[in-house]
Amino acid sequence: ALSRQAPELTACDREPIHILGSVQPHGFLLALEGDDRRIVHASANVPEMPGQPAGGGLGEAFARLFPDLDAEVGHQAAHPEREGAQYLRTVTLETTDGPRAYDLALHRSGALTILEFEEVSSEAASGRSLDALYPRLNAFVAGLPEARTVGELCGLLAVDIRHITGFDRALVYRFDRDWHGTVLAEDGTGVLPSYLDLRFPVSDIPAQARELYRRNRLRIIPDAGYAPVPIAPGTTPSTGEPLDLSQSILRSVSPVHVEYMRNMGTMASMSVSILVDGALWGLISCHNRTPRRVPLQARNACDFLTRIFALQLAAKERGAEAEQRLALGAIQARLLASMAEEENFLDALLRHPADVLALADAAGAAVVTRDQCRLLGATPSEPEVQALYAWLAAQHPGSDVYVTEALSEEYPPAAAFTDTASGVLAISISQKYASYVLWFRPEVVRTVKWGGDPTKTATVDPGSGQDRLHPRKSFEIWKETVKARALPWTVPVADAAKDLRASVLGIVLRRAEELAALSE
Ligand code: BLA
Repeated sequence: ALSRQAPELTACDREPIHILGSVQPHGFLLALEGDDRRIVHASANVPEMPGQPAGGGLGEAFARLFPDLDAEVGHQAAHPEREGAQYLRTVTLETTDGPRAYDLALHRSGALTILEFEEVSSEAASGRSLDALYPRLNAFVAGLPEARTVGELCGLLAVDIRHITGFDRALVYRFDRDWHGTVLAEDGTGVLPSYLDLRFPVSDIPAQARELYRRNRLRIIPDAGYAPVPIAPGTTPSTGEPLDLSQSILRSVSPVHVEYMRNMGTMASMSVSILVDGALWGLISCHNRTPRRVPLQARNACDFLTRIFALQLAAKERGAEAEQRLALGAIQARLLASMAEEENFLDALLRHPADVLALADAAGAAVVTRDQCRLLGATPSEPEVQALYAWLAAQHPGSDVYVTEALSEEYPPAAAFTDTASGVLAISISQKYASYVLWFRPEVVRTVKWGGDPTKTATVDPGSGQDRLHPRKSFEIWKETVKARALPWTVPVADAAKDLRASVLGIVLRRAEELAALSE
């Protein structure tokens, strides 16, 4: 299954989603060039306005079509406050169908100025004031310090984002080191199924999309049933390049993803990037069963909330790491004290199995020397551990620490015991003879607590070939991807193991010195 997946994934990663050349139909786009702000691109849905040239005014000066807006647009284009689309104001255009209100936003794309006119929906017009949102934002910020864990923090965010946007479901998910994702928190009305704890593979949000989401924090798809509106012409005449829509609000999204949404039974989405120290930490993903627009003010409020959340998150994660180091330090101190008392320090380790396992957050451990092999917790069988020991001693002689989260990739016989030892952390505790303390972690799939079997629910469209594009199918693909892999050993854990090694060597050395002193 994995080898079939590979070409599809690279195709996904290669789709140039920032230059697809179309917008979603809930607004229209113009691109301006030069000091006279000539219209060099227009989406095919510029409304007809009495007395105006048709075709979006391509080739005309912007001032000719929009005399009232030209000065402001010219000023903003010359002095953009920041990267990314910036709201200018709400404008009413006299179209042949009557007056229409639009939220006008501007951003720069290379040498071009991009203007996006987003239709103001009637729903939006009713609840748009920031004042109305203020008490909510205020309560959110006030509540943040009370969250004790990252999970609780994410829970607060999910509740508020869902409330502000009115979506059926809001998820907060985090990427792991390999860009697989886990849903950490969720708030919903029950209209859509729960995806809490759902894991999904790196391929569901391909690399270029993640990079784009790092640079542009928010995106909306008000109606997954939309027909993309092409932007003319396909390339900018002066450069011959396609229009870069990276910072666009109306950008038409990848058709693959639209298919994914339909398969999920969701007709509208919004997602907001969660950035920590400039890197993409995770996403908020909101869905509605039916099409849904989110007013600009509400989107801005979500972006604001998410940035405050991210600051708090960074602090909480640093705190959690410090706490973990402290806890590991305490375990280490206990082990050290008993090793110092015991005649044979290995016996001391074996007498405190819970501490030994906790030191590396492992499910099993072994102490192996030339003449003994002792097992703690969930481990491979003794002969399997002996064979692994022989391989380690031969493959990595003299190395102090050995770490892997996919042992069978380096040591094929380990394929027989991935359920106990997909991950191995080993420290060598003697410089003379091969002696190790080994910690084991099971295959990550076996550590996942899943409430109910996600594969049991029928996927939409079975057999169409598109059923791959479904989060429930994603879970199976994720399971394939993480087969025979354990959760990665974190830096604090590896450090604790190294510290233990140093202590053991110190004790051994001191004992040797004591012995030498006695025999003098
Ligand atoms: C984009 N995929 C996305 C987005 C999400 C997901 C949230 C951001 C766009 C949005 O806000 O709707 C995925 N959403 C999920 C997942 C869950 C969820 C996993 O709620 C689970 C709970 N997608 C695939 C495959 C491809 C793919 C196989 O599954 C490869 C061709 C592509 N996903 C894909 C692309 C985008 C995307 C190209 C970018 C869409 C865009 O911005 O143009």
